[in-house]
Amino acid sequence: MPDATVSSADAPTGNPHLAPYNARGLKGRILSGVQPTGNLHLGNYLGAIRNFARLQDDYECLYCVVDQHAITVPQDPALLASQTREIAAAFLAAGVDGGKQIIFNQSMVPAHAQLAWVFNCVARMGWMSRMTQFKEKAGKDRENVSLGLFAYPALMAADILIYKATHVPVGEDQKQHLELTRDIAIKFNNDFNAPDFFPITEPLIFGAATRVMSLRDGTKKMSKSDPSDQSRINLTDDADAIALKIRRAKTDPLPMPESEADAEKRPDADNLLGIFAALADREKTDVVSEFAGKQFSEFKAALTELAVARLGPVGAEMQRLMKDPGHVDAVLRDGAARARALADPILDEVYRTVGFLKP
Ligand code: AQP
Repeated sequence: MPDATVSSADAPTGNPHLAPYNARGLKGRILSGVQPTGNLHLGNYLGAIRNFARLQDDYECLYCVVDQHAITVPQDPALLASQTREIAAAFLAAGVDGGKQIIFNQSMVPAHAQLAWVFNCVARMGWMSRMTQFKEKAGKDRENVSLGLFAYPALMAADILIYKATHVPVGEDQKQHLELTRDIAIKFNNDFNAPDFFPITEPLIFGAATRVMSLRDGTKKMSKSDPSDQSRINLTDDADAIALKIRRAKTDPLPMPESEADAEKRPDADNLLGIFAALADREKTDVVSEFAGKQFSEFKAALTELAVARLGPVGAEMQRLMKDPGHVDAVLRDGAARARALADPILDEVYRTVGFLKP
């Protein structure tokens, strides 16, 4: 894991929860978010959410349910609310301490959207046009997608920089958006002659499965929006569903790969091996050796047992929390109040820097 480059990320606040991180001997401040777009899956878990809990002893952490990102594509309002609670429940179920760290939903902290407008005016059209996720999501329908879908990476930059976050744990797919965040920070600091105002945020991408692929196609990312439920393991899937999906997961007719180099040429096998290594917290090379030359059926049985053991408790805790929406809402409200206390003074500084008059 990269070491923190601690810069000017301290927000002045009297709230003991929000005391500047470096005064508490921490490595930096983390912001990361997940969209409440349904079907939270193994990729979201291994690429992001599981790491959230693992980082909380070393960093001051803000974990956000990014509901404003979700509406860049149409959402059913009633479903959006319940999915927002579901993501918050997943953070808690994965072990994030909502009392110590900040769990909240984005729309409860207006400073995100306020800073995003400033960043819309800093980011260049050329930069935004190069975002591969926009190209993939818009596809051939570019004229018809929302302006929000195009501008979403500027809001993501605002989510991070409104807290002057130094680190962002994400899956591999978000790397390009993180680079854009850094470009926006550098351009803002230069344009307004405010050296070091925003930190140059580092991605934290680690683990054996930073890009989990679809169970139906090892060349395609596992995704919430994939129409095939068989393509992903949802965090709320029960043991039978997990077993069935792994049994049906696409493989090739050969026995298990003999080496990592062999695995890399076989995307479906490589994906399953990466998932196994990540769930077992082992090196992939180790897992490849253990199953080299064996039948996929044997490997899949072991993978099923492991996945059920690791994901079962998380799914069960999520289901328990979902039955107590009052508790989840209280965590989100409390987190949002603490997040606002951090964000508002930074927005004030931005507004002063840009030249906006105060009310
Ligand atoms: N397949 C993946 N492997 C590893 N990490 C992944 N992440 C997403 N998919 C994978 C990481 O999960 C975090 C939350 O992602 P998100 O909800 O903000 O949106 P996304 O990246 O667009 O995820 P999806 O599942 O593909 O959603 P849809 O289908 O709605 O677009 C991020 O840290 C992401 O890197």
